[in-house]
Amino acid sequence: MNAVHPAWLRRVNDEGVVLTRDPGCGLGPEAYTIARAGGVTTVVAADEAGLLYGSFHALRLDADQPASTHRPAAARRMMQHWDNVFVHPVMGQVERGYSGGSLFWEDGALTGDLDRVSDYARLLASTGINAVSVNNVNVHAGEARLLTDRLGEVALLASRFRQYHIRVFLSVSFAAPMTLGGLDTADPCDARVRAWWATATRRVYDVIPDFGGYVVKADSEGQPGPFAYGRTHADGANLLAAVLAPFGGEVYWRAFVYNHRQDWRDRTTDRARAAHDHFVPLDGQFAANVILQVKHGPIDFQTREPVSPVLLAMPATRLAVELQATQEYTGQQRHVCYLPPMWSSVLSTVAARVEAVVTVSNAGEDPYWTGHPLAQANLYAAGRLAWDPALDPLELLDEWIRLTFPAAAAPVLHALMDSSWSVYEQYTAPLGIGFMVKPGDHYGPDVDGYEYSPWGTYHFADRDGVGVDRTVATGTGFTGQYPEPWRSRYESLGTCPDELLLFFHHVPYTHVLHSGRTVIQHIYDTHFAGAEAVAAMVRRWAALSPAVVGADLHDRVGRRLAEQERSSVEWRDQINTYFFRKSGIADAHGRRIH
Ligand code: GCW
Repeated sequence: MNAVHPAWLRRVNDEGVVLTRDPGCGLGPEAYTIARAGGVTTVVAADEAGLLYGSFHALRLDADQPASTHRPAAARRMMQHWDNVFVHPVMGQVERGYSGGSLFWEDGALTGDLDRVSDYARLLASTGINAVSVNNVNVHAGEARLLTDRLGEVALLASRFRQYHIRVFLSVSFAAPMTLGGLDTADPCDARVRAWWATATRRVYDVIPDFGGYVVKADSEGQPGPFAYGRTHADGANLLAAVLAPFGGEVYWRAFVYNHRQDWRDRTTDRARAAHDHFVPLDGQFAANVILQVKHGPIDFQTREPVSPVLLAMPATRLAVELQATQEYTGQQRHVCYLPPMWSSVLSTVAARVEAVVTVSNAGEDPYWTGHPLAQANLYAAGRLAWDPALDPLELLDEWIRLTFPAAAAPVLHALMDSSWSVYEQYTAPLGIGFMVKPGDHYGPDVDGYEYSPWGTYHFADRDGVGVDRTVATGTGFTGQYPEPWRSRYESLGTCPDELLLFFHHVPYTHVLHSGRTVIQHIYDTHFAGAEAVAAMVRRWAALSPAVVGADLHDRVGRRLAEQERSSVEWRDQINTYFFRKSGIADAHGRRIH
């Protein structure tokens, strides 16, 4: 089971790297010591995994270095795929996928290109990833069968990932005992249900002895779960944990549980509160091999959110933080949006509290892996930050550029990408309010698109002001879910950071930010500035000779930048016009608003 693919060993050996496996070296699992002297790199590790990571590190070295030891901050570093086996009528082959088809599934069948899966495994291992889930958390009828009659296909994928020390996980449906097993219930406390899961799980391990475990989205956006039986999420998770435990498997149980059928008229229900309300009372009740997987923010992967208070509130529960590399709400890989500055700020708060970092992958069968070639940097950095959350996101950007492109392209790429997240934020929904995207595909502006919907994502703009009052004093009480110092910082207008103001407070358009500008003037200024910044990106890229990066890549990026420019102007004009019409307050600089 432990056979690591010899190909990478040969490759690094050819490049002057001496690998030594020394079980007595005192290093823990996956750790390694690396040094380079006189152009020869030496790597020492106790196990093969350490040698694997050390040899990828060797490829990143470009100068002699004294010995240093490296070990992962998070034990589990997982890429999760929202890939469907069958093309879904609405969501397609990959839900929220912007990189072509799936790397694993093709129109109902296993991919015919398993070598590409091996390439992907190598790519992930080079960043430090050690787990992957191969199907969507929304488990439709066909996908559910991966657990039973289509296990052989999962085993084939696992055989490719194993060579790079990556364990395979499956997303499973909580209703599987009914839909696959023919039982009349999926009640986690029913003995027949337990027996069904135990048998199914034993069969999985018969075929895939190093299988990682299950990922579960339960009672969330229509997926089945324990609530139907009056059971808690601890009951549900622990059922699966019990059947996985004998084999060393784990359950990644998602905390993304909220009412997606709420009444927009009801101002007491606050989606931001939901995960904390559901899960914090269960702290201490989860089995030892349950990892509660929490989205990094309380809503849903918006451009700017505070850290989820769940990650600060469950000391007796094993936690994973969930990041989203697929750019569902951040430009869908048509816009350049380098996300690691956001992820680093999340990880700086939660890294010590989580033992797993999970990222929703942005990779697909596209020849550049990620649709937008520059979105590869997000995939790369997600793995590197899971390994070491203290890495500087801009140094990581330069590392990726250096490993990917000729030096002549580096200044242009750096300039295009380093502040691209802030630029995206500037021309889209302002000051942490979120959404304002088109319902359904989530691309492009539609300010009121979700305002009267059941999804719980509102901005409450009227003629006087905008924002969600989530304070304890006068609002939904969400700020009270935070421990100090966050609770007071977010509760008070005097200390709430500008960039999150409208997430926490409803304020008049004339409210003066810490920056000294009014809210309305901030909206106008940032939207003009954001669209201008994109226009500058377009010019910079056009000035780079296609020969430096290759004509095809230059053309691909150029076309996507043109779409980003078009879209940024649309965002600018819709947001500015919307707020001008609501507020009646003119732009201080007299720029054109429609
Ligand atoms: O952001 C939402 C997406 C859904 C996704 C869901 C989730 C897989 O729009 O497509 O479903 O999050 O995270 O479960």
